[in-house]
Amino acid sequence: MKKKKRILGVLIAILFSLVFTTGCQFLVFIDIFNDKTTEPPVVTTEPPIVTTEPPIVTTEPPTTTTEPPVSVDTDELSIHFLELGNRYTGDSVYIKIGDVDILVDAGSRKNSADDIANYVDRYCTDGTLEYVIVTHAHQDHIAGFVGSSSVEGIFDRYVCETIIDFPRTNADSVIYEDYIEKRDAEVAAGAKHYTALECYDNENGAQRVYELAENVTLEILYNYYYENKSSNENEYSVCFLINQGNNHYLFTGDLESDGEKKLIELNNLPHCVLFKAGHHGSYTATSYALLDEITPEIVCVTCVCGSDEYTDDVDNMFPSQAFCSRVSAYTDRVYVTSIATDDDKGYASLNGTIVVSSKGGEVSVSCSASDGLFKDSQWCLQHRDWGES
Ligand SMILES: [Ca+2]
Ligand SMILES: [Zn+2]
Repeated sequence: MKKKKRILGVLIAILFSLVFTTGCQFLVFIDIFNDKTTEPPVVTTEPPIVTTEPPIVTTEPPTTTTEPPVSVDTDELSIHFLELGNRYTGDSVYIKIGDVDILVDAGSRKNSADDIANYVDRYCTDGTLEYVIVTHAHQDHIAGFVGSSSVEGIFDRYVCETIIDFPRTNADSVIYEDYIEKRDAEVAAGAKHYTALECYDNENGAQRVYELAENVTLEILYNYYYENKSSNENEYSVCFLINQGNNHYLFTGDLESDGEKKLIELNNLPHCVLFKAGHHGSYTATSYALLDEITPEIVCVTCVCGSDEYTDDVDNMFPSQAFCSRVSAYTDRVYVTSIATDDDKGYASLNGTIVVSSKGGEVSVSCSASDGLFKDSQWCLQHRDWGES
């Protein structure tokens, strides 16, 4: 008994001396073991906090390395083929790159200006169109610039900085005279005005190539009919490229196959991601010669599909059978804005407004009504032989 008591006493003495010499550390030591099962979770939850911090650090270098390509240049180009709010085929294309707004043609009727402005104002917030391109003197391309007593025209609505239009015309129509009057008023108000020929020749302050953003340019092409007479007004169309690095987008207005042939001969045309279908998909444009040269990936047709506005021959209604036969050999990615209907409106959206946009060089298409391909539309299935591609 005495021996046990003595051993107990010694143990108590050792315990006390440990507490006094190591103090709290010893108690903590005891604690750690006592709470061994509850404390580790606390310890293991802390490292995660530490390991989430490195990701934040590692995401920072990418931000700095991607910075150059992100800067307005290749990332924000969008090209909008507008529906024009009526049953008449016409052209108006809105192009946006950063703060630069470009309007190409202004629709088929004076009141098209309302539809164009309602759309453009969603993107253009400064009331200024940096570039206005007017391809040729036909009503279905210039009516909206003029406007009427009840509808303000494009020139009256926007500050237009640089106007580029057709060097030649045979036109003597009232709408053409009105266009000239409104254009000249805009020039008197401070706009610069050049013909496409002045641009091509870099004359009188005009430029063949305009830099729109870093690595993105507007390039005026040479059309033989800038300087030579044609009995076909369409041949006078201003032709140009939007170049975005290796991506090229071609616009030829209503240029016909003869003009296309000369365009190929007199320019060095690149492979084009996008081609705005020549002359609304007419059988007289978008020739094999041009298609062979540019091998387009995406083709956008601005027309009221199946309308008898210009012909009763179903084969030749926009987009024509000949156009479909030729273009289908190159691509299925063909989009069409509107389609004729029997109701009061006389038209409905097919794809609707077609938006071709490019982010980081990646080009995509999205449309206001449907993203479906034209070849899969009911109308095409009924009225066109699409062919094999
Ligand atoms: Ca602007
Ligand atoms: Zn036209």
